[in-house]
Amino acid sequence: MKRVLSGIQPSGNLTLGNYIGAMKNFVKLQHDHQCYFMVVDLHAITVPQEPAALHEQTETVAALFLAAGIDPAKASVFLQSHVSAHAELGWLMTTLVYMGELERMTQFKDKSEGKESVGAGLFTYPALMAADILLYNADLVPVGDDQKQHLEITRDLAHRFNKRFGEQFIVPEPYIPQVGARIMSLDDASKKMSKSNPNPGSSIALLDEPDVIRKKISRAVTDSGREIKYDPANKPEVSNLMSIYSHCADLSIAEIEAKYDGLGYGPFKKDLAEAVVGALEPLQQRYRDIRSSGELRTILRQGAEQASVIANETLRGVKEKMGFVKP
Ligand code: AQP
Repeated sequence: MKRVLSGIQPSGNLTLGNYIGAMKNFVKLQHDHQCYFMVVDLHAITVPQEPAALHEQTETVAALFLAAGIDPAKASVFLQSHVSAHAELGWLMTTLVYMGELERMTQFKDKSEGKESVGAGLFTYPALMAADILLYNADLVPVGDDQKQHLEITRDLAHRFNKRFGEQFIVPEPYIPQVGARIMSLDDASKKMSKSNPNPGSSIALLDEPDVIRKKISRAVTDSGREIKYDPANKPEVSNLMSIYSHCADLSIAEIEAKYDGLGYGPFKKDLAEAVVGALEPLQQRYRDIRSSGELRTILRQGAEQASVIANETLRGVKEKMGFVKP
């Protein structure tokens, strides 16, 4: 059975972008793949996090994984910091990656832009991400389009290690949705929807109340025309809303274009809001049930135990090949 690994940072309130770009595929892949899904808390601290907020946000993201439909009987769900092999292989990968490769990363450029002091961890982030994936010898990595560049580095590092030290790693492939690989901000379609954007109106959070969702969609920026047409180059705002609609209502882009032919933005936005509310309501109910059940810690502990078996075995192989003395 092919292996799948992916993670999400507890760096804010998860958005529809995270759901459509990544989590929906987590749920899909768990049925016929051996899956490892983790909350990447070690990645989240590459930008400053307030400890109490990090703690709460980490549990929220883990509960949202389950609420979205990940079944702990089918997939291992765990916290990155509970499997220490991530930090250890992360360091080994840091010694293999080149400065020039890291300097090209757009995420580093975006997140460090205009900041006076930037932690070195933000720069070396792709080395830790490579470790995350390679520890499990994952064949597939379900991610949104923004993570493609980091995945390329992972592939390069897998090749580099195998060539220098002997065959160890599978070279992983990205698994990216055809529609919705990059959901854009509601207030600016040139930027991706992001959980750490300080403007709450820029994104729809998975735990937003129905009325908040309605308000955010009614205020979402559109062009001055009225045609519902999928044309990302000339109508990026409407095309983005159509991608969201397509996922939440399970309609193709062509079906949406036909449904709103000649109707204008008003009815489209109204129906879109109800489609999003309808798609998120069951997830929100399951989230509340999971939080009140008290089962989360047990599920995460079991997930970490399962993950550690594979991760420690890989780490042992890597260290042996690199020449470290066995304890
Ligand atoms: N706008 C998006 N459209 C589609 N997919 C997206 N993802 C993120 N934003 C979008 C996918 O969600 C997963 C989680 O990513 P992450 O938490 O590791 O960090 P990120 O990619 O940097 O996502 P955010 O929401 O923008 O987080 P912050 O604001 O903390 O940086 C990934 O698979 C990502 O592709």
